[in-house]
Amino acid sequence: MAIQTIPTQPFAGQRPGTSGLRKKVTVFTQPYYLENFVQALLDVLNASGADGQTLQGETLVLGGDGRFYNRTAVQVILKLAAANGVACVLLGRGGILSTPAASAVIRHRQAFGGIVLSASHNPGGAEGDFGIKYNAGNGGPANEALTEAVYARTQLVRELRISDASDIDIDRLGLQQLEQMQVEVIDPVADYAAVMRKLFDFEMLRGMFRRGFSLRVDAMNAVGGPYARAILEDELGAPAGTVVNAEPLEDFGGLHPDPNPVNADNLIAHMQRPDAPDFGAAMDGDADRNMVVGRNFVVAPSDSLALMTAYARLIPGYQDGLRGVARSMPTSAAVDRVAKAMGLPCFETPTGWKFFGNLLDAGRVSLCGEESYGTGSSHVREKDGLWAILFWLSLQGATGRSVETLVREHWRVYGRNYYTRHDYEGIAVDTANTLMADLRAALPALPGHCFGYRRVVLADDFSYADPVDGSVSGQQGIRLVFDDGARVIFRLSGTGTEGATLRLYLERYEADVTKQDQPVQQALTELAAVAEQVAGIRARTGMAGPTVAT
Ligand code: VG1
Ligand code: CO
Repeated sequence: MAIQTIPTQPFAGQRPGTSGLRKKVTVFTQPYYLENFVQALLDVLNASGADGQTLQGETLVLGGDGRFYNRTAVQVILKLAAANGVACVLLGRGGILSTPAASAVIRHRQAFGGIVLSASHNPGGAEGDFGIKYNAGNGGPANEALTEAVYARTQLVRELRISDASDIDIDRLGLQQLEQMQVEVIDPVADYAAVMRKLFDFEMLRGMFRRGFSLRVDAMNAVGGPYARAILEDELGAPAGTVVNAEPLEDFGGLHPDPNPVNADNLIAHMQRPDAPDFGAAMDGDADRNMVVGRNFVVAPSDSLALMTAYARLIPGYQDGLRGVARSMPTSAAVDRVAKAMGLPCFETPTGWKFFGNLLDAGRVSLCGEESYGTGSSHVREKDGLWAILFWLSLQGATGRSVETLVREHWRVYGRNYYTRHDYEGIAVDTANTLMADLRAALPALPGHCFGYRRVVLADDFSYADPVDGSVSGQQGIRLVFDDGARVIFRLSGTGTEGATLRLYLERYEADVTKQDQPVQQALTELAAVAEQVAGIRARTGMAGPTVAT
């Protein structure tokens, strides 16, 4: 074995997006594409920051969602790490770690940071997507300053330092040696399960299953399967088969592992049957997203966050109350109403979990959520699919109420925020950029303008000043806020790998209980028409409507 220095050339476009660098597998498998990015990351981590810290002698955590190229990439990264001064890598067995589990391991083992291989909800397989992201020592996604530094470094990287040692056995638990570096293959579930045990009343949950409570969790052939099985079936006694599609497959069995009613249609169909289980849930590729479903009743993620906030004290891990809550800007304001009623601070951040990190670290918030089927808390620094499932399970156990009853009761008390997201996928990049630029240019004239009975009270491009470190992130989405609280928001996705995706977010508030039962799309038709009038999406894209509406 020897450490080699290999010349390389920079690749254009290795800029991490909302959640790491995501590209087609065909892009990632080009010679040195992955190597370059990882070398750039290690260079940045080694270029001692203000505190003089480098990777030398440190421990990194490594694992991924098991998609195609995961196993190969793990070996490459180990060899780069060994040649760049890392002392120890904690690797999930088989190269597996869900995103929340990686966060839990980093925190529990006090690692320097971790590398997570995932393109999350994006399709997998040889024709699908691959992704890589770096999480810092707090267990959370690297902040923008770091990802920008890595991107800058990818444009300069000319040399790879890599070991030529043979592959290690990633399926064998325990210690192995790679050059001067130790590789410890760990059980991917253990640290994570320990965190869950501390937060939830496992005895009560066991009792629920003993008394026949029925649950269906669709792991969508992705990484959440082993976690859900170990905790729900093996530990809490849910019947075998509670978790379906539980084996992580390299191509997710052809499923699009995005837990929304469109992609998790099989779960929705099950929950509509006369013999539907009491509770249903699905997770995404890396198990950080969740969709929760009652009998014939889907919970909107924004509502989920609001209910979790309202009921948090029923969960042992939050029985002393919450410090505050945070939601991404496009997420509905349902949680704001609860926070206000409870006297809790409520923060509005840009899209992407990395923006919650500082608030969580500073102890200013305890729960966070995004409209994109993501909820989480201070227990890790990522959103967490199985945690959300356990939370909702506990709410049903503690209150004896069904999912639908819980949500309807919530609407009765707080009102309902009708909410939808329309995705226009695969738009030409130029068309999307022009649309956003034109909207930006139109903003100053909008305040005071009326659309029907609604008057625009705020029209801006959302900019966020982090209350903890003062860093400012601009151009985070164009929002139109109306005098009745309704909102229309436009932004471009930062996770796609093909063309551009325009996301249109629509929200309006309904306090009247007799009007809280409309189909969501119908309830928001008027606002969709306003968005169309302002942005001309159809004329510009030639699309008759969104590709996905959830
Ligand atoms: C999307 C979601 C965002 C989420 C991000 C990563 O980003 O909108 O809320 O944080 O995915 O989630 P974008 O830029 O495409 O809108 V995951 O589960 O894909 O890591
Ligand atoms: Co995800």
